[in-house]
Amino acid sequence: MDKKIQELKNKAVLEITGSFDLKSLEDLKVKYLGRKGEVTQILRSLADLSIEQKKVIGPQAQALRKELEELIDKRSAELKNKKTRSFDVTRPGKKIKTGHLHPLTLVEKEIIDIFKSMSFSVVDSGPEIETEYYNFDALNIPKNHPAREMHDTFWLEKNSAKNNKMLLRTHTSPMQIRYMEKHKPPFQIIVPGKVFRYEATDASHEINFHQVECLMVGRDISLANLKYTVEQFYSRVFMRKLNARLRPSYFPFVEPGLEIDIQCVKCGGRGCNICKESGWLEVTGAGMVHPNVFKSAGYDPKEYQGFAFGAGVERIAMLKYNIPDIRMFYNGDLRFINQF
Ligand code: FA5
Repeated sequence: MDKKIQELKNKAVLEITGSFDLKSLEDLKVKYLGRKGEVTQILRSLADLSIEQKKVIGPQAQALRKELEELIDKRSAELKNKKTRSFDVTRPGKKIKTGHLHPLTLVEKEIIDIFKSMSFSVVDSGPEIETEYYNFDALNIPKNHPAREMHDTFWLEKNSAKNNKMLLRTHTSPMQIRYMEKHKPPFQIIVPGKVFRYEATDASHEINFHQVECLMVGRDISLANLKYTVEQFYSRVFMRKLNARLRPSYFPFVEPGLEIDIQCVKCGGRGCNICKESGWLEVTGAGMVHPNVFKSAGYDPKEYQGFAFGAGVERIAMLKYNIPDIRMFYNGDLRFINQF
């Protein structure tokens, strides 16, 4: 193609496709195709050319005029269409639906933040597929110990050694041993994690749920540290001052073993439907770390003391948001999830 026509074409196409309103498009039409337009001028000048030049330039100039006419019509339609679709910038925007965190994740994050603010370290949750040794033996629950029946266990056949079977961990307490094997006291940690129990579900029991294990070990740790930590933690989660009450209980990995109650989060202890008029809510199993557990981890039990407790995250979330049935967390009903 003739160099001059090619350059003209490039320039015109660029300007026409870049025009932003009908007025500037009309100006371009005049500029290129009007009576004195640049393409029209070329067509007019054909008269002065030789026959050979006319044969070459003539069809190219005609083709360019046609092409630009079509391009202008197309751009004009686009701009008109844009005009009718113009929007009112003062109208409120459409709400964009975004995802959000699951209520259990939100509560777990809050629990973590509270413990962090109390100078606890947050330890990685560890393996959910655990060995019999860490889940039971090392926690002072030897084979055939009746306490194993308290934990209805999903046993795994695959990869199980004869004397150390694999299972889905029934609590986060195995992480006590795993952590102590690698670290020396003093320390104060929490381990949030998923656990599994082979039991029938109801409004307060799931087969998989979450716990937060809390462990503090040092040279002068006592029940007073445990009581203070529990009271601080629950008061902050439920945003009101709550006292704790310690009752004797039994877990093989602690001595003494305790159930801890806190004052009712709804009535503060006066008595209501949530606490069944008792004023107290049972919130966590706890106790002072058993000497045999320290021995499993390679510590000298005469040198160190520690406390531990394991709280259910779902149960905390249920109390916090007044959720009547634990199964609501897992059935995927968006009418529930979207309230958070
Ligand atoms: C334990 O699992 C102990 N490892 C806790 C512990 C840790 C005691 C350290 C002493 C020292 P327990 O089985 O009670 O204890 O469970 C602890 C919490 O998990 C319960 O208080 C409850 O909040 C929650 N929980 C237990 N079973 C279920 C279940 N099926 N569904 C939902 N939450 C559960």
